Amino acid sequence: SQPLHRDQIEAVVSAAVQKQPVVDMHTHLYSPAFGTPVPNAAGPVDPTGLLLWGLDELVTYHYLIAEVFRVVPATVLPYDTFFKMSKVEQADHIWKHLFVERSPISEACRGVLTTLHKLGLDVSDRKLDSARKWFKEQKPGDYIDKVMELANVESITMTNPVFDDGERERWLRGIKPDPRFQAVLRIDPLLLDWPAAAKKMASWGYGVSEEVGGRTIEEARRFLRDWIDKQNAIYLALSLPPSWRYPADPADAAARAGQAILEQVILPVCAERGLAFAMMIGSRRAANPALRDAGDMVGTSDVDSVTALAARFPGNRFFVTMLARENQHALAVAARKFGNLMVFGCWWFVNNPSLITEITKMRVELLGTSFIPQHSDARVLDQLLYKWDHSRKLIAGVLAEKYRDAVDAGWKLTTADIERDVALYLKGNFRNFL
Ligand code: RAT
Ligand code: ZN
Repeated sequence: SQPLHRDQIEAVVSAAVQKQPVVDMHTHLYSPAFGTPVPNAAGPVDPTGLLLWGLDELVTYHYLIAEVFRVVPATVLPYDTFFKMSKVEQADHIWKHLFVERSPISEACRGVLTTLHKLGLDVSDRKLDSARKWFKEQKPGDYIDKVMELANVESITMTNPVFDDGERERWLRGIKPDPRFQAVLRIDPLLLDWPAAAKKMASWGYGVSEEVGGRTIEEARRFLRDWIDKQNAIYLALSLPPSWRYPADPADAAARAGQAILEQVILPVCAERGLAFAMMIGSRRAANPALRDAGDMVGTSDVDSVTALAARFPGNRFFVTMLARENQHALAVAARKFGNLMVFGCWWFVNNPSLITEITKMRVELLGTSFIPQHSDARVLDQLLYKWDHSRKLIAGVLAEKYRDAVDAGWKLTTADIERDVALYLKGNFRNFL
């Protein structure tokens, strides 16, 4: 194929990024088999169902709950009063205060607009009624096809917290997810609160005790193997607070137990099964517990702990993302030193346009094509539409600039080259690292 002229690059990159189906490596989405609490045309809803989708879920996303409490503070509407309201009432409250009485220009507000726009729904009258009616007429099964096609997402990676009862029971009942949805065994309490995890595991028939050693290690490994098999998990994952250190502070008994579980249970089982381990580092949970999911904070974490782990366990592979902007540069440099470290995504509070551009540019400069630029973290199915739309445009913008620089230096670049690289970014780097 013909080498591209520098003026053609932007259009070619943008087309390639739009056209490339995404494998989304981290979401909180589920296939319909997990039940949905959203009223719809397919019949009865399951209030404990895990698949969130539709207008009221979009508008009550926890990012928007945090934002509405800034303009209607808890002194005016107490947290409990808000959370006791129905989904529809909560959505109406958020819509009124963040979309009608002021302009929806935050990234989370804009996300709702992009999503509705992509679905062809018009809310320019600033009313939700007709959109709400449209969503009620959808059937989740068909709707998933529509969203995945419109978002051009080919595979959705779930987050499956095994210590969560609603989730666990569904797997025990023998649920089989739609093959487009892949499971990830999420195990936060195992490392962060071993005594509580051990108590639960013991009640489920595993011979573990608070003391990490001998039989406890064997039984905890058996627990992980059983759940990897039950979920057919493609990797294991957890999130960690900014205070997490490896090696742990010897004076901190809880952290020492976590380290023992990591070194003697989690990583050996990952290695034995050939599975990667994902660490999402930097979320300080419940800075404002009354805000529930919306109450978590960001904190600067310790990249040296990540490099120490990657060095100590060369036979394991680690996916790592960090929440603080301040950590992004050192993390990208760390990935230059360790091939078993795969940097991924612009997570949560750095999943904003200005920061996605900054972080992606820096990662290309330090890591070339060898990282995973983004995951959606969607909690509501429809969010795939906006998260990927916004990210695709930003990633394409960064890549176009970098390709132009190469062409300016005399490199002959073809459309096929660009398509190959884009396939790595949106799919191949993740799949190959698995
Ligand atoms: O982005 C989010 O919605 C967060 O609440 C978390 O789910 C975070 O992404 C996580 O996976 O811990
Ligand atoms: Zn997440």
